[in-house]
Amino acid sequence: MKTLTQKLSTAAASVALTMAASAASAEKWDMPMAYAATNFHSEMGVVFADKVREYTGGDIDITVHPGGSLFKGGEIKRAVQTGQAPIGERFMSAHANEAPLLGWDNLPFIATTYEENDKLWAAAKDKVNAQLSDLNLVALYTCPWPGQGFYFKKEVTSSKDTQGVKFRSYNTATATFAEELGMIPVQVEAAELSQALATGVAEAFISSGSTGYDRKVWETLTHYYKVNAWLPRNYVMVNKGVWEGLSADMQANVQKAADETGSACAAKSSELASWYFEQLEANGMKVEDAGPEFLAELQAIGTKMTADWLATVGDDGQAILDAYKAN
Ligand code: PCA
Repeated sequence: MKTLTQKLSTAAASVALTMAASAASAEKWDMPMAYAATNFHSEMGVVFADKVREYTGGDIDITVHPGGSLFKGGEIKRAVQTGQAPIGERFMSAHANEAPLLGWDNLPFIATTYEENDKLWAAAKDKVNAQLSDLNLVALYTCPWPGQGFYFKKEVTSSKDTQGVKFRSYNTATATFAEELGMIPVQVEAAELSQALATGVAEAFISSGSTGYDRKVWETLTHYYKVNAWLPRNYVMVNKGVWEGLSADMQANVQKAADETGSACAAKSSELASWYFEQLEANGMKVEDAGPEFLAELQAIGTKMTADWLATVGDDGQAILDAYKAN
């Protein structure tokens, strides 16, 4: 008969063997992400990878590649669609040029708080997922950026101050916004933003305090106008074929990790929102609410942009907004 110590060591050996076997058969997933390693979205990507490792017993081993280091931001969706990377993260409304519905979170002044943004996501989710499925993608979790406002290198009180300004846009909607304000849009990834500002390729942009902080934009810019125009989302997507190749159990384990990370990421975003403004101010920037004249112009442009989005997307877009307003 075995002693307790012998039994325990047999058990330990079998656990070790199981772990070795699962490590040998573990799926290794590279996960490209677009934003800085120290940005909360990327940090949450690492939390997600850790949770997936834990909940799948090591069967799926995700390595996060932040800052566009494996694929640049603009290449990540295609890489995941085509299976070059099984999983990745990207700014959802960057895909609105190809699939306008994905601009649901980029409608000015429709959902301007975290709570409203959650409601809007609840209204949009099924249609967004159907659209992503057509693109061979499955969304695992989404996470909002803080509210969007304008960065400039001078005081701006209305569109008379924005004429001819070179404006870094991050999707088609922000390019339209810039044009409506008489600015000249140029699309630049966040990873290349500091350089674009330093070389004069861009001299203004719209974003959250988060990206201004990550890119140390106080080195070139002076003013941030809080507008809270929208809270756009990043999402972690997986290749549909890869996802469908997982057992139901495995899918449930990964989804549990994703649900938990999505909630934690949104909470982190909200917690950091005003801290970012403090950092901009501590580094010499003037952070203030947009003045009434500028704000009224932005709101008028926003109304037009929402109408254009509805005209482009059609019934599905209207259904999202109706469901949002009904709640
Ligand atoms: N930062 C990202 C997207 C939205 C945001 O707040 C960026 O500027 O690229």
